Formats: sequence, structure tokens, C-alpha cells
Amino acid sequence: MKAVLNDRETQLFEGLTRDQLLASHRCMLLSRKLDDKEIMLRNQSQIFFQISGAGHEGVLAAAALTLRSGYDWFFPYYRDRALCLALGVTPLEMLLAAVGAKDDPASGGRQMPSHWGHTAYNIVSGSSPTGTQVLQAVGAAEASVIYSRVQQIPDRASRFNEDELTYVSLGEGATSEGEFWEALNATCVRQLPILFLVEDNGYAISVPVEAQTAGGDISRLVRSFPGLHVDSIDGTDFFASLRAMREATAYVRARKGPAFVNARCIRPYSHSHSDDEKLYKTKAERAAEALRDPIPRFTEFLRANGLVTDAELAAIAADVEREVNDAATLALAAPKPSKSTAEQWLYSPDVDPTSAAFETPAQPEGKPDTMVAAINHTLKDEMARDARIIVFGEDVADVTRKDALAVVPGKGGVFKLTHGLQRLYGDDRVFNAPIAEAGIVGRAIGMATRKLKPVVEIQFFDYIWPAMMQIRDELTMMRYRSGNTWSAPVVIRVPIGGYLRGGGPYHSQSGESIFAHCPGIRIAYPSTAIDAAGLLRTAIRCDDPVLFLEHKHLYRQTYNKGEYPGKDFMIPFGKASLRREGDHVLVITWGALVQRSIVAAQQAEKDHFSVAVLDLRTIVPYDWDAIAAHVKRTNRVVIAHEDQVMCGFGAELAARIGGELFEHLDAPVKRVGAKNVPVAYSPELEEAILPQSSDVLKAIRETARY
Ligand SMILES: Cc1ncc(C[n+]2csc(CCOP(=O)(O)OP(=O)(O)O)c2C)c(N)n1
Repeated sequence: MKAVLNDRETQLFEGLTRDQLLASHRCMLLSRKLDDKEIMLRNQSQIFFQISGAGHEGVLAAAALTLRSGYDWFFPYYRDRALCLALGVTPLEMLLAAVGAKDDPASGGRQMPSHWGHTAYNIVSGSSPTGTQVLQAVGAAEASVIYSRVQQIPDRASRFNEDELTYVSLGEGATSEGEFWEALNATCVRQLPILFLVEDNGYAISVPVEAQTAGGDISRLVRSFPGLHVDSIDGTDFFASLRAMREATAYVRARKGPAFVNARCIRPYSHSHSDDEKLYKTKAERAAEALRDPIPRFTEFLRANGLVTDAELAAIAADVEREVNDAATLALAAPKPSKSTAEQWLYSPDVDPTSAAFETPAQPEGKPDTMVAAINHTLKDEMARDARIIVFGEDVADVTRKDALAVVPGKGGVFKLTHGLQRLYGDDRVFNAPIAEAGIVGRAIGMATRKLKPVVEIQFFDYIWPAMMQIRDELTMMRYRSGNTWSAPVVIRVPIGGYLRGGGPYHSQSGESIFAHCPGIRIAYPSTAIDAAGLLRTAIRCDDPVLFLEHKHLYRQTYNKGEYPGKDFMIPFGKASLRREGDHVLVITWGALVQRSIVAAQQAEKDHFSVAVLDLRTIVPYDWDAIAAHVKRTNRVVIAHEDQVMCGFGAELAARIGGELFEHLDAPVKRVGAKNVPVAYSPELEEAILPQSSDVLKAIRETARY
């Protein structure tokens, strides 16, 4: 058998050598046999979950020939076993994930198998929510563009390749997710170098494509997106797939725009080990699918064209069998993570924002100014220091149409926090995003995995909810779920809170406790201009995701103004500030309730109650040492926050104080917060709903007199 084909055959076989064709065959077979092995191990309860790539091997083996491991960027979904094998992930590494081993390179035993991740090959850690990876891929592709354009990034040349692309794959079911459409829109708005591969196996668990996608073919729906190269192919046909993927990748690499390929596959092994497709697919349908199985199809092609003998096929199969069995033997014997490591890798093990390194002295300059000025100034200084900082969100740019910049003052955010940043640092680093909050956070995650430093804005806390999936399931978990191999240290700045007289239910919300319930994110909540500057700088310079809550009502007050504390001033996270000394009652508070508590404390003085006010400044982590020290001194505690009392963060503090400091208490812990209703528009109602100084005063008196 000859190693290289003649001209006629070269044309016929798409220019691939016999060795390449046999390697693709082996890759497909290896993928299938690994699935078979995992299914067997699952039936023996030696692994705990199985989801197969069976039926998808054809398009993936073909795609692998057009993609470059460790050069392009990859956001594969769980059926991409064949692709990941071709990129370099070994059968042993895959099985280490299946057994939940300590040395599983994708997650160190944190994630289910087939949730790929490998830093050596630029395979970014993937998760289980259908479709979240698509927005992150957009961010990764934006990183390509940013690295290619922002000359000030010192090591940018080592961080991208001129013609690299970002590959992202998903099932046809996942295209129903809003995040998919947000991603496609953002991609086409910016004409990013992305290749979307939809692996359409006709079903999303039990739901067939016609009930999932209008008209039953996603490629028809996306054809009107400007600049998008669209193709639709039989993904069980290796050569049709290869042609389509070559065309698509060439289009993207030439920077003509993004590409989209819909590849129709089959899914012969049901959705996962816990599904049985016989419950909803007829025998006839399953038989018809079996005829399209890409592995027998490709094997038959090789045999029919005299490229391989039966004996050679048998030898390949035996070799694959041996490789899979050897890998399984090693994986089953591999050490599991020790129980003592269960809490490892929630945060960066290298950069500790609670440490003394983040306690730097203020060097005040200028006149006392507002929190808006302090945050704006900090952003300007930090962006000058680090060209990897990227600011985007809704309305954050000065202008989108650059010509206008010379003749208009610029918007710079609905609250003006980002005003002038675009003018200073250009529109590659400061730009507007479509109104798509999941998109803002998801794209930021993708950028952060490529070591940019996104500092994004969600316009109002009330509208953070579309991003909740990206925050809760992606941002906060990236480091943990990848065993510290990937991280997403994004800063999300969010105007929050009420007391606006007329903010109504959708411009007044609080809700920090909801995010405090998401392990893996830090939460800062400054109440003064100086704290805002110091905490924002810590947020930006630390290596963890940070939710930076900026109270709208505190933006422009006079009582919390301060002199700008200088371009290196930082406040460590988890260090409360005692705003007022006092011996009888301790008020623990943050945000807009700090000033209200100070006023209440001043009034309580008239009753001869000496009241201390402790401003937590950060919610995660919170300063337990300071709380404990002051509780031991005052023995009486009021917790005052703007958020509803019901499940507010005060509940956590009260429970812990009750549990750990019970013997130091002379009165029950009292909580002050909003009523358990939305914040109503009418100022009278708003006043009744949100906690006022008088409410704090009442609680202080009751606690003091108890
Ligand atoms: C956001 C979200 N909703 C629901 C699920 C549960 N779920 C897991 S896979 C799946 C079907 C996905 O179908 P498709 O995208 O077509 O991919 P396929 O599994 O068919 O390859 C569903 C509903 C999930 N993982 N994430």
C-alpha cells in the first residue's frame, strides 16, 4: 500500500494522505471505544456519569484537520470527544475525568466527564449549562482582536496568532437559548473570528428538532446575519464535513468574518446513560439513523477505495482496544482527590486580596469629591497602568460613532462613571455592548480566560438577572471547576439600590445576599468615595471575580465625599471600617445604611446610648474578626441593611453571631431592612418600604433597653 496517493486520488480524497485518512479513522474509533468503555464502567458503578460523542465522530475528526491545537481557541461541548482526542487530550486523561481522579487535567475531579478543558491545547473549561460557552467564545475571539490592536499590551505578541480562530460547538437544542442569539448578534456586530459548529443530532434529549427550532433547521434561520458564512452539511459524511470545515475556517482565518456550520449527526447511544431513546424514537427511526453511522460509513469508504485491508482494520481496532484498556487500568488505579482539598481553588492561591499587600497608604490629592469622581479617576489610573483592562457595557463609551467624539462631550455611562475613558484609551478598550447582560458577563469571562482584565458594567442591578447563569454557573466556578487551570477574574461594576424617590421596583433593587450565596465571587459594597477608590483598585488588581456594588444614591452625596487617595491606594477585602465609636450597641451595616445608621446613632446619644457603627465595606469576605471583637465589647447588636430582612445578608450574620458569640450577647440580635415587597414608585411607599434612620434608631433603643 502506498503512503501518498496519486493525483487523481488526491483530488478524490480531498488532498489527504492515506496515513491521514487512517489516523482520522482511528480517532473516530478511539472516541467510540472510549464511550463504550465508559458505559461499561458506568454499568459497573466504577464511574458515575456518562455522556457519549457517538454519532458525532465524522464531523469532529474532519474539523480537527482544519483546526490547530494550542493555536486556535476551543469551547467544545460535551459531545466533542473525537475532536478533543485529535487536539491532544489522551484517553487516560479522559478516563481520569470519568473516575473523578485527582490528576484529571480538566477539573481535578470537580466536573463530570466530557466537560473538556486543557490549557496545553487552549481548550477552555466547559460546563453543563447548554449554550453558556458560546458567549465565552465570543469574548475569546474579541481577545484575538484586542491583542492584535492594542499595542500597549507588553506581551501581546505571545498571546495571539494573526490568523487564529475561536471554535465553539453546541447542540441544535442549545441554539434555542437566548445566549446563543446574544452571541451570534455580538459576533456579527463586531465581525469576530469565530467558527460556530452546531452538531445537530436531531434531538435535545427527547425533543426533536422541529419542536426546538422554527422550521427545523437552524442554518436557515441564521442566514440573514451580516457577514456570516453559513453552511449546512451531513455531519456523518467525513468528506462533506471536511470540505465545509475547510471553507469555513479559511473564511474566518482570512478575517472575512465569522462562520457557522450546521452538521447533521446521529445520536445512537441515547442522550446519556440515564436516558433511553426507545421511549420516544421508533424502531424504524433508529434503524434509519444506524445506516448513517459515520464510523461504518468511513470504514466502508476506506475499504471500497482499497485504502485499507480487513487485516489492517482489525489491527487498528485491536490497537485501539488495547489503548483504551490500558488507559482504563491506569485511571481506575489513579488517586482520588483527598477530602481535605474539597474547598481548594475557590479563589486564586497566589493573589490574596485580603492580605497586607493590598493595604497601601492614601496619598490624597485635590479637593474632596464624589464617589462618581473617585471611581472614574480610579478607572482612568488603572487603565493607564494596565493596558489589558477592557471596559464595556451598555452606554459606557463616550460615543460609538467616532466622528462625533471631536464635537460632543460624550456619554460615558448613564451615571457618568466611565466618562472620558474612551477618549483616553480608545475604542478597542472602551466600547458599548448590545443590551444583553448575559452577553456582557459571558464575553468578559471569555476575555479573562485569555488574560485580559475586563471591568464591565451592568447598567442597573435590577437588570443583572439575564447574566445570572453566567455569574452563578460560569464566572464563580471557572477556577474551582477547572482545578485551578482556568480562571475568570472579571470585575462587574453594578449601580445598586434605592432611596431615589421615584426609582420604582426596577431601579431600586438590592440583593447582595443572592450573590453572596454563590461561592467563588468577591463582593465589595463601598459607602464612601475613598473606599470606592481603594476597593475598586483591589478588585481590579486581585485575581478573583468581583461584584463591585455602587450605590446610586451614594454616588453624589456630600457626606461621603473624599479627596482622591492616589493611584496606588488599595483597601484589602474583608476589613471593616469603624465609622463611629460606641460602647452600648453595635450597628453592623454597609452601603446606604451606613449614613442612616450614623444619624440614628447620633440621635441615640440623646438617650445616653453610645452606639458604634461598623461598615463592612465588603460582603464576601466579611470581617468576622471585627464583628466578633465589637460584639464582645458591646454585647448588643443591630444589623442594618437596605435589602429585605427576609433572607437578607443580615440573616447570615445574625445566625453566625448567635451561633458563635451567644455567651457574649445581652440581647437578641436585631435586624433592620426593607419590607418584603418590591420598592414601590410613590415616594411615600418607598419611604415605608426601605429602612430609614428612624427604623435603625428604634432597633437601637429596643436592643439597648432589652
Ligand atoms: C441551561 C440548561 N438547560 C437544561 C439542561 C439539561 N440538558 C442537558 S443536555 C440537554 C439537551 C441538549 O440538547 P442539544 O443542545 O441538542 O445537544 P445534544 O445533547 O442533543 O447533543 C438538556 C435539556 C442544561 N444542561 N442546561
